[in-house]
Amino acid sequence: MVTAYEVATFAGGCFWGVEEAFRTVPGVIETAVGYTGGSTVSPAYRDVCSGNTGHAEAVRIRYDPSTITYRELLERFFAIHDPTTANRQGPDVGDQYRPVIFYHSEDQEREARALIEELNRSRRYPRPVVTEVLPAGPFFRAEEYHQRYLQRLRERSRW
Ligand code: MHO
Repeated sequence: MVTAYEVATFAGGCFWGVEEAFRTVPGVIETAVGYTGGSTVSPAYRDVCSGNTGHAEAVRIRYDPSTITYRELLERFFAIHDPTTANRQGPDVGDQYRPVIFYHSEDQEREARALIEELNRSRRYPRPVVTEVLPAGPFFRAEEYHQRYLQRLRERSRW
């Protein structure tokens, strides 16, 4: 059987941690960190850090929908970010750390909005969910140094 892989994009603060949280999930075929949602082309990390590009640090995920559903990816995303802070994640403050679900289809948009509504209704968080739901646009792959950063950090410290 041939299954077509699908793509999901999430911004949830520093992309090192978001990538690491998805990389080894069964059904996730490939991950890449990069910049998206802003106005400049091929930004460098230092540009994005300046907060002036409009880009968010994000992770693009290629996944096999016969193994993991988009809904399950969304649930994982909400388990690993704080959806109640618009301009920060943990210690990282700035526009580039804003949480966003960048959808690639109408189905993804609908599922994202439905989950957010459920979360708000259930009062799971003390404040309303501010994670944005936006159409996916150009995604600029980050410098190789940032790809699988935490995995490589761990490997380097092993001996
Ligand atoms: N707190 C981290 C964030 C890095 S992440 C790639 C740092 O300042 O290095 O934005």
